Amino acid sequence: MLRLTALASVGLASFGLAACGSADEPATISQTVDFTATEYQFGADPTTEIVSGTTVRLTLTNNGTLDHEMQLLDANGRLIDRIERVAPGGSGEVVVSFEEPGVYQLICDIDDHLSRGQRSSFTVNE
Ligand SMILES: [Cu+2]
Repeated sequence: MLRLTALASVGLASFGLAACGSADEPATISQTVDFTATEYQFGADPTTEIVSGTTVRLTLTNNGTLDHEMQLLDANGRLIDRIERVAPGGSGEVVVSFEEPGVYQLICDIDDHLSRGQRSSFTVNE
């Protein structure tokens, strides 16, 4: 299981987001989190931290030899967003606003990848 470790000092991250921009403006992207896909797993920097109330660009680079995708699910298994099928050597991205703290899941549902164990999870902190 991928674990995006909680670190200290998270209080200020959501403050700046709420303070700026009109309702029509897209939310400020506070960070980019890079994931990799291979057969049959996801990888990421284990020191990455995501805090609730922030908008994050998620990228997926396919370092494998088969197509992969990355579906983002909430703790109840509901699909939040996804990076569509990426060919070997390719990459994709999606921008997600994490409103709620909690555990989020990543799965690849192409062919039998999920049953082969291509899933992971990470925690969004308060
Ligand atoms: Cu896959």
